[in-house]
Amino acid sequence: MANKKTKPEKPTAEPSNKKSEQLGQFRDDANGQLMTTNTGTKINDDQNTLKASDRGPSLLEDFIFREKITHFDHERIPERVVHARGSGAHGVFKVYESQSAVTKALFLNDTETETPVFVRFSTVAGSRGSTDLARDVRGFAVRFYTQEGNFDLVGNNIPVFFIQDAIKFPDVIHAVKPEPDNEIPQAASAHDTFWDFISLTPESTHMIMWVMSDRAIPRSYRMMEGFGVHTFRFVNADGVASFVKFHWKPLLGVHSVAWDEAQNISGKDPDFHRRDLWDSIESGAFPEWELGVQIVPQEDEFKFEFDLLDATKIIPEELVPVQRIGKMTLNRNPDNFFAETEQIAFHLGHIVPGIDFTNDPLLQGRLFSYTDTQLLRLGGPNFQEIPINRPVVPVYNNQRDGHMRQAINAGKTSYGPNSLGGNSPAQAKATEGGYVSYNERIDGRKIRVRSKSFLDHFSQARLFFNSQSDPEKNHIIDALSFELGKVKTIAIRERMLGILSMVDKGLAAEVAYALGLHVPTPETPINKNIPADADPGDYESVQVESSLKKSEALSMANTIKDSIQTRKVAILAADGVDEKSLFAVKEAIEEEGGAVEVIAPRLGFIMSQNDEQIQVDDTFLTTASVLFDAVYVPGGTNSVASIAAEANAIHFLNEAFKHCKPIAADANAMQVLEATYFSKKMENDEGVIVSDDAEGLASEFIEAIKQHRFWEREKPRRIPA
Ligand code: HDE
Repeated sequence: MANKKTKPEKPTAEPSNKKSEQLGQFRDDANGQLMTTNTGTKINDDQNTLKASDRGPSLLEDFIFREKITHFDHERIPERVVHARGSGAHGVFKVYESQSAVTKALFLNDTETETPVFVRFSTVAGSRGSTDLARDVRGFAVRFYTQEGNFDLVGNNIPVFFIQDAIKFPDVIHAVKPEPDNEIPQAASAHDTFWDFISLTPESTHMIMWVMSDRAIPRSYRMMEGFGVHTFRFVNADGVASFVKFHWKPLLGVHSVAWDEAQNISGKDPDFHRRDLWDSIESGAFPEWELGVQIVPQEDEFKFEFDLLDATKIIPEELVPVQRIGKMTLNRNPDNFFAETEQIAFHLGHIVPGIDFTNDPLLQGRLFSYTDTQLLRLGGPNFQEIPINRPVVPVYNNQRDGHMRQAINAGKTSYGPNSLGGNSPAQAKATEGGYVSYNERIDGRKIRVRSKSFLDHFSQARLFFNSQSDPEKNHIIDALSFELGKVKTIAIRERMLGILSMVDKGLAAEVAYALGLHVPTPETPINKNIPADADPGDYESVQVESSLKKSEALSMANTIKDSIQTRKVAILAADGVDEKSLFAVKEAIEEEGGAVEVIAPRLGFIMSQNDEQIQVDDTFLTTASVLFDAVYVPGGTNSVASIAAEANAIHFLNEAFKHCKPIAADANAMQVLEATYFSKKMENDEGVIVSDDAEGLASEFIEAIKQHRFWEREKPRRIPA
């Protein structure tokens, strides 16, 4: 495969470099060894319980059975209350140029060091076993194992959030999770309680636009952006602070699937994203992102039309460009899902000198929540001793004991100051790398209030909608029509139409049409998130018109489309295939870093028209078009006749066409295309390539695959009444 990179022979991101030391006597080198109990006694029979005679009752005395079954009974730990479903990978990060002008964080200053990372991608709403392809926000949590301690950038693939204040987090999550009486639906927001909450919470409108867009159904974890969401702070060695927003920009571009496709993938391969991440790392096609930062000098805090502390707002890239400062490469799959991906405990409070927090009330609440949740999930205060959570630097402090303590601290002193232990460990001065919080002046009253600068709920929702291409706008309309169509309570649908009309009247009218409703008047949305004694006027949304009308970076249509690396192409073939027509395209695609699978009516081999054996990867029974990015039908009289007669093959092509994927066929395979429904509608044939010149066809096909999808192929839209 082109651009294939060599897998690192040695793990690069091992928190502790000596695995056997981490494991003590609990070894992972079982090859050729004898089986023991957990206390080291060799086991003679692990197949049969100890019984009183061969057909008699089992005996309580059987310590081998009891130990094995007890351990098994306790294998599960509570899943994450949100982001339960996830997949992780190891990798490295390297900064391009020293960022010492803005931050003293060593890993962002030192261009020589490769910082090990572990990344966990996730969905939010579903349980651990739920489908990867739910319409949902994706978690994008990165741990940097730096020489100054762990830094966790716990972000999402969407740059804003549903709520402005952390106290509302349990509400939005309770609303989106399965309804509590019947636990339906799993991993889906298309139900009454979610939209009930959203329709009464205008601050969520901007986030809703993103979640209803195709960003919420990514093609791959490797093809999505990541965002730190909150405004953070950088602090340099002179103590000068600036505001910073973090971005991850995928080098393969930002791509999504179609909603109908997502629902099908959920049935055909619920592990689609997990498998895709795993397979690409195994094949050496390492996923890569550039770390981007938007820097705002401290003195420009109030220069914007929105509040930098409001997590429902982005800083448009037109106002503050994203500077790409380094690259992250994921190059190693975990050895053990539970030990690493499940037990990693992220926390915004895992921070290093040079990076600091702001007073974003969502961020502040998160600083409490993450440790709290790990205590329950991982069973006590010593979860930082689990290998995946250990920093690469030594830990010294006076914390002791607790459940599952691993460290054996010698000596008498576990307090400071002390004289008996030479006053060790000692505090670190700032010059010795000690973390000193940014010296921010705070002067105010103790109040529960939402800042008035947070009350513009629609201007950026509108900016997002206006920045989309026509197909993207249509997908948002369809997603809202789907979700609200699943809502049973008419009043909730109507309230949402009121909210949508604040974003865009045409959008509201289109969704209203699909729901068979009218946009209600008055259109002013209801905000129920108001304190009991407050004057509603102090909390209601205010109308602000953003001076920026469009932002290029918000549309996936503007993403880079210059590579077919790791795209999956299906070749539909049967006995009698023209091997030249098959291999010309297969080799050209593989040359560019794409992956090809031959799909035939049965497994094993097919024989080409010149009696060449060609291995079959999948059948029409074991796979489906939704698992591929593009389809090719080679020539060969008998192969073409068999494929044309195979209903599942024709369905494969029809579905690929419906999902706007590139389709190519040898001119001698027209019989197959003629059996599809779209051959009659060839006026919408962009991305359908037919040629008798295999090489020319291959290069045209490759260009089409780079485009990812031909969304324009979707039927022309209705004009709203
Ligand atoms: Fe989280 N979030 N969150 N969150 N979050 C958790 O921590 C929480 C928020 C995010 O792969 C929990 O370890 C509160 C925003 C990711 O392990 C919990 C609030 C963003 C992950 C928690 C938020 C995130 C979590 C559950 C409102 C994007 C998965 C399990 C203030 C910037 C990390 C856990 C992983 C996980 C709390 C909002 C991202 C309960 C209270 C905004 C990627 O602590």
